[in-house]
Amino acid sequence: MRKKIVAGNWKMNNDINQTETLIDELLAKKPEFTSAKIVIAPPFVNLTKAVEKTHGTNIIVAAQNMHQAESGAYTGEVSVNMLKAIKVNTVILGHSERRAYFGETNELLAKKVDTALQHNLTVIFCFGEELADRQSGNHFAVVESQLREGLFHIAQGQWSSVVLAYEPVWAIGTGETASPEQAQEMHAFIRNLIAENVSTSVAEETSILYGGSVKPDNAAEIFGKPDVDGGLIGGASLKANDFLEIVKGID
Ligand code: G2H
Repeated sequence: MRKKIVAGNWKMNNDINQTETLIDELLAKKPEFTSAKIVIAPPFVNLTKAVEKTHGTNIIVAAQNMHQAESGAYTGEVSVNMLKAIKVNTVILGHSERRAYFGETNELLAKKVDTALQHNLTVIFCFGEELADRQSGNHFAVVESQLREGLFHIAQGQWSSVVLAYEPVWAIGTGETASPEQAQEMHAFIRNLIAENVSTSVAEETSILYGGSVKPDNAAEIFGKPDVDGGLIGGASLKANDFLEIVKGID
């Protein structure tokens, strides 16, 4: 059975006090049972606090990024061992905002993926086409090249530490959501790509999340599609009630 995952990508939101408050609310209100793994990804400076507050709960804390090098003269960056030392064992890589605003290429992401996996982190690997790609019918080709160039080089045994997050750029923070059918179509394409290039069992076992303006009122329908195994949630993860409503959409 594939893992179902609902991950909140807080992006550059919430200071330390807001982090505490939001986690307190999540812990107080989260359902007794959910089949989803719940992940939150606060900014770096709040990770220690988030780990401390979620200790012993079923909420997993992830980082939003990390550097590909082990250490060194990379001013402003954070390494894999720094994350591990504070018990952060999951990292989001390749988010479209990192690609668009910080010049992260597939080639660079391949290195980040390698570093993270070598250190036994779980990688939530993000990718997705831009509006122009979809309008020109290139969306499958773009997604395929992002996966081939950034991820498909890993060893078969490393796939158990990888979660995919398909996030069409035109649906991120725009209020535009891919229809459940568009999400399913792409997720099935991705799963088939893994089956052809890795193995059918890896394809069956890899969780593929959808991201892009997921909200309480559209989550259940999107998550109901057979190849959608959960979501990466941005804006709606900043309010406990909305995020937990979305988590309920999994069950
Ligand atoms: C996509 C998503 C979370 P939002 O970036 O990664 O954000 O739900 O605000 O579109």
